[in-house]
Amino acid sequence: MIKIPQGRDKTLDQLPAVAEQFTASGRVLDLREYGNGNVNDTFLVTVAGAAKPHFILQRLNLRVFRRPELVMGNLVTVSEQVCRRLGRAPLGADRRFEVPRVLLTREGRDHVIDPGGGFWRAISFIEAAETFDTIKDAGHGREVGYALGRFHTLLSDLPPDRLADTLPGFHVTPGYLAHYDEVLERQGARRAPEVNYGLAFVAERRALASVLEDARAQGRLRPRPMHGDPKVNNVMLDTATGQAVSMVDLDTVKPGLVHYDIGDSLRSGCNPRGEETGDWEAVRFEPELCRAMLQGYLSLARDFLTETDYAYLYDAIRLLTFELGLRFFTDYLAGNVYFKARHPEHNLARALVQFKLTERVESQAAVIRAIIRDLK
Ligand code: GN1
Ligand code: MG
Repeated sequence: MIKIPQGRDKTLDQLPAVAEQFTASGRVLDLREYGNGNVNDTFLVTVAGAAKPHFILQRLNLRVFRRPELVMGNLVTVSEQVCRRLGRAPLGADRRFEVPRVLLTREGRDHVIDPGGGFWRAISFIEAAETFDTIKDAGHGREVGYALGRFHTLLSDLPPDRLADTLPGFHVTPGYLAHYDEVLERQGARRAPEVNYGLAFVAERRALASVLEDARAQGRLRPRPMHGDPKVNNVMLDTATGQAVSMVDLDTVKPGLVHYDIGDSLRSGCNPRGEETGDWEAVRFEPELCRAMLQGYLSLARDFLTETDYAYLYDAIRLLTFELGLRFFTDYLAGNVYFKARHPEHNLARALVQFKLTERVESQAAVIRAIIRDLK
């Protein structure tokens, strides 16, 4: 008998039955929570007697992904594109790279709806690989950068309009700011010192919010396929060699700016304490990790970045860090309706980490710009 993880959550009662539908034999040996996503619920399933012993089962958060069928369509488009490109130009014997594939049920469907309306889908598991929440050293940083560069390169000839817009407004910072204003108006201000710090922090940076959207509107930056959520723990590294072998969590793949990805990847990777640290005042942005990650990224992406693209890289790092802080802060003020929170102040704590990180980016602007210039 399979033990259901998180026994208190009644909505997970269907989990074993759902998992079985994605197996040929129906024999699920083990089911366990996997990773620590802030939006979907993710499980690792172990199957008896199958050629592939594991797969990933996920319940999509339908408050965030309102058109799950479009998410599934994008997943198929991306994995087919990656297979086609790697089939045409294999990476060579010393590298593997793959992305998760959509798995079907015994009836040939790409998802299962449980009696409570939950939307479940399965994807392949990348074997013999692991993820980390933070970057250990420069070598790891280069591999994380390489993974994003590889991902962008593999999608570089996919017309962005082949991907559905599954999350309208995702990474459009002025939209998050407008939402923040609405929430504040509804909730009124609060008095805790951390909240006041956040309010002042946002107030001082309102003008920054539109830097990438303005460039996009002026035609200086153009939409391309993007990952959308390239944080450190979405890069899988080979357990034996430490080489990056996959970018996972493809639900946010859609047309966007590669700057969103580059900024998000660096804000995640250059924060050695990680985004969940409780010690927000000690958060720092590590320029040497920034150099390593960009080296890895540019070893592949140098060719498709334009002069103008380079000109906005620093802004992207600063903006995406600020944006995530703003998103967490707004969600805290709104009562934790978007990001899963383990306690009522969790999203406030996460926001403070990103705000502090933004300050560290700003105070090291000259150093970061010099690194970008060196590596160009
Ligand atoms: C969310 O669910 P997860 O952890 O993969 C969020 C990202 C944030 C990230 C911060 C769809 O990703 O944008 O950067 O949390 N995903 C969505 O940890 O909003
Ligand atoms: Mg994600």
